[in-house]
Amino acid sequence: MTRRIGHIGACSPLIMAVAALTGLSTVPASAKTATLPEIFPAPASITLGTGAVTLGTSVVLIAAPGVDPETIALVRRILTASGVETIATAQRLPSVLDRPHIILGPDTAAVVRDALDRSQTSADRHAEGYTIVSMPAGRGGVVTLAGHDADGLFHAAQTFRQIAARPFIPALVIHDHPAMPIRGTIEGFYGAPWSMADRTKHLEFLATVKANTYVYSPKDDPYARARWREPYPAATLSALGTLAATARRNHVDFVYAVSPGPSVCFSDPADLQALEHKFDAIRSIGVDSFYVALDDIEYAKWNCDRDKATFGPSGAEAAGIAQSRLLNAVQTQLAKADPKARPLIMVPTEYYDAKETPYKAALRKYLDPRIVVQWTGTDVVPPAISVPDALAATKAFGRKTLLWDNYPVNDYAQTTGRLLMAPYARRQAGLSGELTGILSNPMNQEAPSRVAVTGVAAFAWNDEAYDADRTWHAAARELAGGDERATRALLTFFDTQHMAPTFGSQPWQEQAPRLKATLDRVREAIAGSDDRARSDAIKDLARCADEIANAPDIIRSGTVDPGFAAQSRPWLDAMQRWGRALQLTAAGLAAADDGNTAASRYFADAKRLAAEAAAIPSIPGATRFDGPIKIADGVLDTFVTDAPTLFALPVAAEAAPAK
Ligand code: 14T
Repeated sequence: MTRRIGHIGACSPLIMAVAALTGLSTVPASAKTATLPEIFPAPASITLGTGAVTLGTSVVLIAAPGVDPETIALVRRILTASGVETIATAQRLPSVLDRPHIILGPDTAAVVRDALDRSQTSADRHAEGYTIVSMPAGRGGVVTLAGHDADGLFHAAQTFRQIAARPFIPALVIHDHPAMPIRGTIEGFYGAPWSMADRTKHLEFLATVKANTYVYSPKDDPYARARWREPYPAATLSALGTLAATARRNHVDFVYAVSPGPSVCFSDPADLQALEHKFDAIRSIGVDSFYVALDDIEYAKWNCDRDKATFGPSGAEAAGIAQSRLLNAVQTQLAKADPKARPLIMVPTEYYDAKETPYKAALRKYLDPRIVVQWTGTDVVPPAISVPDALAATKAFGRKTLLWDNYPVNDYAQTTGRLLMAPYARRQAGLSGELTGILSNPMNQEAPSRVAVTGVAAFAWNDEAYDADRTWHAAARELAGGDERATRALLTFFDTQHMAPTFGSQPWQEQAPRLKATLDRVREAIAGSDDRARSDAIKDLARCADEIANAPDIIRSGTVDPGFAAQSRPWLDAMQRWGRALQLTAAGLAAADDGNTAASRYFADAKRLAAEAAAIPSIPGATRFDGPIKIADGVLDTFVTDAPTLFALPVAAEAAPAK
């Protein structure tokens, strides 16, 4: 049962496959066909049964005693969004079902155990784990969401959101739990920090991808780094408290990081006290997880004479000893202030490799084993991360590490003018055996960052079943509010921002692979001797150019998250112009193919538009570093430049050079 989507998707030969994989087909599934739903992150196990439960307009909700009000509220919102108009409540299952019943609770609650027993299903008993069973019965059926803990039940509700978005819920059993205990983001970049509104939206987003951690560590918050000893202004402190409450409601651990490295005196009791004061103030607004960042500092010289007297001459090994001593004292103090507090997290000064060094040996030997250590891979921005890489880090740091993944961060010189919108890839399945988790360092732009972070969260939840491309498509669909046309427009845009640089000259993700494949085909057809193939390829090119030129308006005015369009504004403006330049280029090639003398004029106009497009600047101060916006650079610009050279251009008789 396939239907041609027509000519949309001309820049992407894969678009039919995308539509099939993501349920984007314009043909609704038959009301009788139950199919396996796609769920992101991929569950540990999911099995289809027979039949389906249709929610209809009236259901009964049975919440076991003690279920978090936010989880109940979420399930109610999901039901309402699925078209349910009446939600009655009850304490237990009746013997005869007259409508769908939704059961919600811990796997230890009698009503939940009873429902699981009836379907002969065991409960997933891992931390943050949950079980979902949907079973048609009578004139309705039962959908049971069983959490192993409160976080697990909340994750169950997030999965339920994806299942309930369909016209009916197939009979199924899901057992699910995360592969890595720590999953989320660290706002750890240089340049304009996110706004409190950005952070609020981000925390709500993290919940939807089952991430559980957000670290507050913007490099440009003066009260967290340059002036770390000074207290926050009351208004900022209170805004951070509001944020922490939002995190709690979303089952996200809000972690506050301080970066004392540039000025700290490790051996001075006054500085230990200053750190504790900092954390006490933050604890008073409802934060109970803490972090000390020691990256990007000079560790080969002391900040005070006292450290020289205490630890001897400065150097990497002495720095490792001094840092361990201070952080161990902080860890002891944290556990005393709050015995249930999560362990301190730190990023060391040597975070960018797993090579054995005197500094790492000191951390391994002296740093309290409870303290969680971050590292970024084999480089600050590595080309890939393998299980052996992580094993080397475990050995070097003396514990399993928490990966600080510098993707999609765009604060370094090589990212000037770019958004990083490629799928999250080149992380080896099996890393969950060697990492305690992954935190992504995102872009200065919050909403565009969600594409990569969706991948990070999905990989950290289930690295073995992770599929980079399908997760990428799902992230686009989510940003597009489920709209098919907007999803395609976003994917076209992402292709123009596909390149991911490293700190070196070799990028780890190539630029615009889809567009390049299309343009390569056009070049090959023009170079060939098949007239029909040549004119067909030029027509395909025109459709591809239309797709690029039209995508920005679709993204700006449709169902796409408005924050995404606002934060991507200069990229969308530049993409529209580049699309027009390519439209004119296609017109020039078509004219040249016809022997039409208008070709040169088209090419000249294309050149002018391309120059305009290439001159569009970033929003001053919004990104570190500012510079011209780049769109499919090295692919699109090259083609527009080369196009006039592909044909021996016809010249009008009167314009022929005089002999
Ligand atoms: F601590 C780290 F894990 C880390 O990555 N630190 C910074 C981070 O704040 C920044 O966002 C990221 C990407 O630019 O890289 C680190 O910052 C650097 C590292 C360098 F080697 C900045 C400049 C460098 F030359």
